[in-house]
Amino acid sequence: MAMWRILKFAIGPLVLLLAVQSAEAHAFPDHSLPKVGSELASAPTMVRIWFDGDIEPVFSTLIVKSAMGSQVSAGQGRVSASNSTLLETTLPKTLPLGKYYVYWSVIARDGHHTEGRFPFRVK
Ligand SMILES: [Cu+2]
Repeated sequence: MAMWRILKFAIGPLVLLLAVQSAEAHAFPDHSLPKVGSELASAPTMVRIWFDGDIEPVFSTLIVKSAMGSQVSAGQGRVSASNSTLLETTLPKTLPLGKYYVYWSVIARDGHHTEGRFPFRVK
């Protein structure tokens, strides 16, 4: 009886922890700069998205396009060297007024792919 109680308390939380981890291991954006849907008086020079978990540098991309669909950001974007939850890219110094779309695509450490997009506007 005593052994069962010990096992129950030791194993219960462990099983729960594993279940929660596997269900939430996909990476989703936590917050970003510029913020989703934001309207900016001055053009940003970078776009950064912080995720809720580590993402794989080789397969994770961040691309900013104009409303007309032409890419304005540099290359494929990159995972920050100092923060493996931060995806970022640089923008040209003179970004014309208008609406832009940020396209992100990441592979989490569990190998699962997530992607999405959000707009911001420079006015
Ligand atoms: Cu996953």
